[in-house]
Amino acid sequence: MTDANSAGPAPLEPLDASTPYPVNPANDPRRSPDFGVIDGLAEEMDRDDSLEMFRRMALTRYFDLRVQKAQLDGDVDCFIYLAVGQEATPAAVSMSMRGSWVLGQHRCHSIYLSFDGGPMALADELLGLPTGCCGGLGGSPPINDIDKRIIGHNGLVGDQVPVAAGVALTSGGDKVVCFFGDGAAEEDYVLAAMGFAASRDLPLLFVCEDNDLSVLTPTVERRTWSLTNVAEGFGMPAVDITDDPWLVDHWTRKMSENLPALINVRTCRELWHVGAGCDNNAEWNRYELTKETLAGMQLAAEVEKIETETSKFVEDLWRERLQKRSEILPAGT
Ligand SMILES: Cc1ncc(C[n+]2csc(CCOP(=O)(O)OP(=O)(O)O)c2C)c(N)n1
Ligand SMILES: [Mg+2]
Repeated sequence: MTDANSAGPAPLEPLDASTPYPVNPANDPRRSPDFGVIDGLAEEMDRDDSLEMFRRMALTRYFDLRVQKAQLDGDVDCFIYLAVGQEATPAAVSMSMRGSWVLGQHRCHSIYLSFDGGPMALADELLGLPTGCCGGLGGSPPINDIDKRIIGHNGLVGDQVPVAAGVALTSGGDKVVCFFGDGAAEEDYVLAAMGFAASRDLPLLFVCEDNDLSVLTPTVERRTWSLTNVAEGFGMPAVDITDDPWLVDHWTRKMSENLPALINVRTCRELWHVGAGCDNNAEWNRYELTKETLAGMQLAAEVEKIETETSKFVEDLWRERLQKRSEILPAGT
C-alpha cells in the first residue's frame, strides 16, 4: 500500500528483459506446454466452438493488454492483477460451465470476461466510475456480475474457496466453479473447504490456475506436496494438466460429471503479479500456441478476423469510457 500522505504509487516501468528470475528452478517436467496433452482433441471439437473458445481468449488478452497500457498511461491507478498468458483456462472452462456459479481470485478479469461478465462495467470499475461492476470502489479483484452468477474476490487469497463451498451447499444442485491459484492452495481454509466439499458431495469444480508463482516465490520453495494428491486423498477425482484449451475443455466436461473434482492447470503469467510490468519469464506462450493449432486446422483467416474485431471492440470501448470519465469526474480525480 502507498503511504496515505504520498502522492501515489511511483510510475511502473517494465523491467529489462534480461532480469534474472527463478523460472521452473526444479526443472519440473510437469511445467511444460505439452503436459498431459491428448492428441486429436482440437480436431474433434466443432470448429465454431474452437473459434468461440479462441474469441474468449482474445477478449481477455486484448482487454488486459489495454488495462496494462491504461495503467502505464496513468489512466488506471488502482492495483491491477492481469491475466495475460493465462487466458486459456477460464476460456476453456467457460465453454461448458457458463450458467454455473463462478468464483475467481484476484486475477479474475479473464474469468469475468470468459463467463460473459459485461466488459463496459469492468472498464468502468477500473476507471473508478460508479457504473463499474463494484460501483467503481473495488478495483481489479472484486468484480461481480450477479445476473451472470459471477462472484468477485475481496483480496484475501483463497477465501473464495470456502465461499464457493457455501454456494454449492445452498445452490439447489446447480454447479459451481471455483478458480484459485497455486499459492492459495496452501491456505488451511482452502484445504478444509475441499475436504468439506468431498464429505458433502458438493457440485463444485475446483480449478487451480497453477502459474507456479505466489507473487515471486516458485512452488518448489513453498511446499513438497501436490494438490492433485491431496484432492485424491479427500476422495475426489483430480487431474494435473497443461493449459492447452482443448485439453482443459475435455477435462472440464469429464470432471463436471462427477463433482466435486479438481483440475490443476499449469499455466504461465506473462506480466507482474500486480501492476503493468513484464519480467519476460513466461515458459511458454499459450495464446500463440493456440493460434498455431487453429492455423493448422486451416482457420488462420478466422483467427485474424477475431483478433481484428476484438482489438477494435476493446479500443473503442476504452476510448468511449475514458471520454465518459473525463465528462463526469473532475480532472485529476
Ligand atoms: C490471506 C492472504 N495472504 C497473503 C496475501 C498476499 N498475497 C496476495 S496475492 C498472493 C499470491 C497468490 O498466489 P496464487 O494464489 O498462486 O495466485 P496468483 O497471484 O499466482 O494468480 C499473496 C501471497 C493475501 N492477499 N491474502
Ligand atoms: Mg500462482
